[in-house]
Amino acid sequence: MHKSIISPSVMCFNMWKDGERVLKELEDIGTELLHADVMDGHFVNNFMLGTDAIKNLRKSTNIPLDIHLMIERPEDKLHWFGIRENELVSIHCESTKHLQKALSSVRELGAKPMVAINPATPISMIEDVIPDIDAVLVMTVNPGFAGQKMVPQTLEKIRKLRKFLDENGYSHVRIEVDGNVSLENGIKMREAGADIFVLGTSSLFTKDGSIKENAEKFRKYVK
Ligand code: S6P
Ligand code: MG
Repeated sequence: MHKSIISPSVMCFNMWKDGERVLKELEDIGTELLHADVMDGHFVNNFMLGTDAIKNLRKSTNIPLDIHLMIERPEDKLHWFGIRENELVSIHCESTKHLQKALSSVRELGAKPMVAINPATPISMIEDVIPDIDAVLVMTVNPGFAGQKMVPQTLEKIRKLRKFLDENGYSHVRIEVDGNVSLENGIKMREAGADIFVLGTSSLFTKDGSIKENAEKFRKYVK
């Protein structure tokens, strides 16, 4: 079983007002990854983090980026982002007709390719690209917005995926979960086989505690 790691979501705090303080707090707690959502208003009904925002984020922190591309034809746009070697980049299988090409291009740029799947997409859709990836990003909400409720059947999908990976020689492939990763859901997702947890408004950025307190609690119960 892979070590459990966290990836706080940049769209869940006010980068302009609190960015410097929050990034420092995330560095202080040893955040392993920083989840950066990119949305183009086509693949999802929202806009988020353009290419300059991603580049500025890199200048503002040393935490490796976990870039979640929710854009159409990602294979044509990858080079816009200045992708670096230690970064994770996820491509939605629903966003392109050329999924294998897009994932190989991420690898060619030296980064770690991940394939992302929406709640309605079955695991069978990604079986043929598993040799090309380092992780699968299982969306546990429909992509586009923070603050949604987990789609319950995604828990079973995580379980099936972990089993499939382990039984077919892909134990090294990680499973990332994104959407309503609360402490309660995180425990269930971990038990089902997830190991990278995108933390947003459901856990890390709440009024109930500081980032440090919330992260400590999450790490204590989801390990
Ligand atoms: C949603 C996006 C996510 C959100 C995250 C928010 O489309 O991909 O990364 O930022 O899910 O977390 P929460 O806890 O508000 O659902
Ligand atoms: Mg995301």
